[in-house]
Amino acid sequence: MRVSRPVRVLALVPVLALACASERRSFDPEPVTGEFTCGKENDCDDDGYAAPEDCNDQDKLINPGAYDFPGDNVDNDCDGTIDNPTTACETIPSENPGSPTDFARAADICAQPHYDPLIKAAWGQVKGYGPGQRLWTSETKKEQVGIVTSFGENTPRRGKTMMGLATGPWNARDPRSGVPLDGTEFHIDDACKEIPLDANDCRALSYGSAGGGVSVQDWAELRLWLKVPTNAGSGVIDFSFFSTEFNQFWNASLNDAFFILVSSQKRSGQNVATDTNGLGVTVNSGFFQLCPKAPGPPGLAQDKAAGLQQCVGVDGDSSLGIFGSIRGTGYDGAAVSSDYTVQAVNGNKYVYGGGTGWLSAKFPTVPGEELMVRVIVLDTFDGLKDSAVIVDGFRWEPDDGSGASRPVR
Ligand SMILES: [Ca+2]
Ligand SMILES: [Ca+2]
Ligand SMILES: [Ca+2]
Ligand SMILES: [Ca+2]
Repeated sequence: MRVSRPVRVLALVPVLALACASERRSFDPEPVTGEFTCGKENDCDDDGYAAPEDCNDQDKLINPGAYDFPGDNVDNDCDGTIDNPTTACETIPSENPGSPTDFARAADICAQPHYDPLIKAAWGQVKGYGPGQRLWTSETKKEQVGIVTSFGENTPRRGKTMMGLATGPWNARDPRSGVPLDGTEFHIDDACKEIPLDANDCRALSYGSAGGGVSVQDWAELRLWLKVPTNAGSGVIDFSFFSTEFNQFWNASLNDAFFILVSSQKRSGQNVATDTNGLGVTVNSGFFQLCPKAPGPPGLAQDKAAGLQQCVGVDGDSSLGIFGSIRGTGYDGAAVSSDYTVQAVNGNKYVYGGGTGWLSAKFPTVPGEELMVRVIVLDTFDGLKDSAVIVDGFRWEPDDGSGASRPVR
């Protein structure tokens, strides 16, 4: 899927270009055709803005449509102050849980002095056919989402609030016991086709196989339409994923997942929240590390003990750059067990839940383009055993960075 092509920002005020024309030969190789031909519409650096709105008309990465990257000692956005991006902009919702726009602001997608990158925000849904060609729809429900100042021991990356999405009631005390919000009959035959997910992203749901045949439900999605600043090479957002499928369903198929699907000039709906193998975030992804260290609690099911080898403990490990905690989130087993981590199922003991810690997802952008970002957490196979994610700290960066998500720094 592709969003509309970028719209070029027109110069706001025509300005005589004599000064530009006298300077242009040093930086613009195009031939001069007259005294008013310094760039287009008297826009010397061809960035869509003319002086004086453009405070540096010889640098197309500096103008009122740019993002003021911190730390470069440049007033990139021409508001008269160096290095002052607006990095927090939480709003007070008029009613709970808040509008999609309130959620975008909680995650720090902020209006800048001269423009707002947020075009629109909406709740998402998944729709698809099940057995007998019955059409099913799973919509994001109000009870699945929340704007919070903390989640257990986790606090916002920026500002005072962050957004949360869950495949059951948001902030449930015992998310492993959640009931399917879409009902027990819900079934989409081929969710990968309906979302849509490309084959590689679908592998995260089906534990390695690229085929369809995965049903998803209890869908929670914030959908964002953004206009990229004129100087941004990438967008970045931080997230921390939690799941009660750990560790009973570790090393197994049918995994709840977190995706950030980006549609832009450089991507057509692929996931940008990935592990080092390029797979979406699940209990099987390489970053699922907030969990009890091996060997784990006594009596742990033998075949699942190996799943603790990558765990660094329920509170993360800052020396390893793994920040965050499952303590107090509901994903620590506190509701069911005095040792916080163990639940018995059919006589076998499993660690109750776990998480990834804070990760950064980064995706390349084309300056000035419009793109769509889908932030999704979902249940697979059935609506039992819930998962959740907290998302915060959206920002723009100058370089064209991409690749796997990585621990925050
Ligand atoms: Ca400029
Ligand atoms: Ca500035
Ligand atoms: Ca700057
Ligand atoms: Ca925030």
